[in-house]
Amino acid sequence: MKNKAYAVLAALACLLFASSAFADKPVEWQTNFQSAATGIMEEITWFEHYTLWFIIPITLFVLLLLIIVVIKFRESANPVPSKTSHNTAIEVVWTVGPVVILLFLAIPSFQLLTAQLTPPANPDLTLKATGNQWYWSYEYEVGESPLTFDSIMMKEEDRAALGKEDKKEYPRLLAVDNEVVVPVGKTVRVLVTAADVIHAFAMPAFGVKIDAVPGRLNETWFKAEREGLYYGQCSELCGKDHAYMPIAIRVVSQEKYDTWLAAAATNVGDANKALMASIDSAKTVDVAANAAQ
Ligand SMILES: [Cu+2]
Repeated sequence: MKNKAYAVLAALACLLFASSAFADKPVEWQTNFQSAATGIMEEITWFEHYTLWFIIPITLFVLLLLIIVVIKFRESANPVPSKTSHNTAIEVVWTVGPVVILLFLAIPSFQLLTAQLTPPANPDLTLKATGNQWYWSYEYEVGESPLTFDSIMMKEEDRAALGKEDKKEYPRLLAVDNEVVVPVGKTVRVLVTAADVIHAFAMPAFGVKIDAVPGRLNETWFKAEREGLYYGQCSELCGKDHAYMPIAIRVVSQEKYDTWLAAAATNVGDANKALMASIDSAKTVDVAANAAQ
């Protein structure tokens, strides 16, 4: 009984600690997920906390058993060891117990996996992301001719030219020249592939991580619920500059997206600058990013 109470306390402490460190950009010694910007990521965060309710009590229970065995059955206290080799009741318990626990973990886990990999039937926007050594290129399936552009990690010397002096909003190694721009609250289908070697498209705040494989089209989706600027990284070791091919997604209102899309058809760089100016004036920028994988 006492052990159970301690387990619950420990799990509770863990949950409190976990939720206090949420931030929209990386913080020193961050150990938790970034705050969720999609329903899927909310479910992932819930599932991570849920599994702790199993992991922590089991760990404490095993530790307690070890302590009992060490003390009770030490040589001085127990000079003649028992020669018991079978106990049917114990064998049934330690087989059925873990099976039941694994079912409690497997069922929500598979439900979540299915939700992640089953895009809603009618996406509002289809975006193709192609991994290249070492940058991402994007293609928007819109209008007569698709919009395409490359998204390359911003070099420090280009900050001023790109108007990205704010290091909190545009962190070193995460900021790019051209962000992906998507409307808030809309379902975005993402088709992911690669042009050379295997990469992986990952956006932690969206709960998205999927391999980019040459000759193969993987499909995922997200529906961002908050406007902001989100950062992710290539998450499959793909060569010497693997660490330098970040992913940046800017979530904006439908109106801002429409304006951007119209302008991007002629010049992506100018469209981005106009978008940044309209956002800066509204002061709604919310930066999210993750640490290197
Ligand atoms: Cu990579």
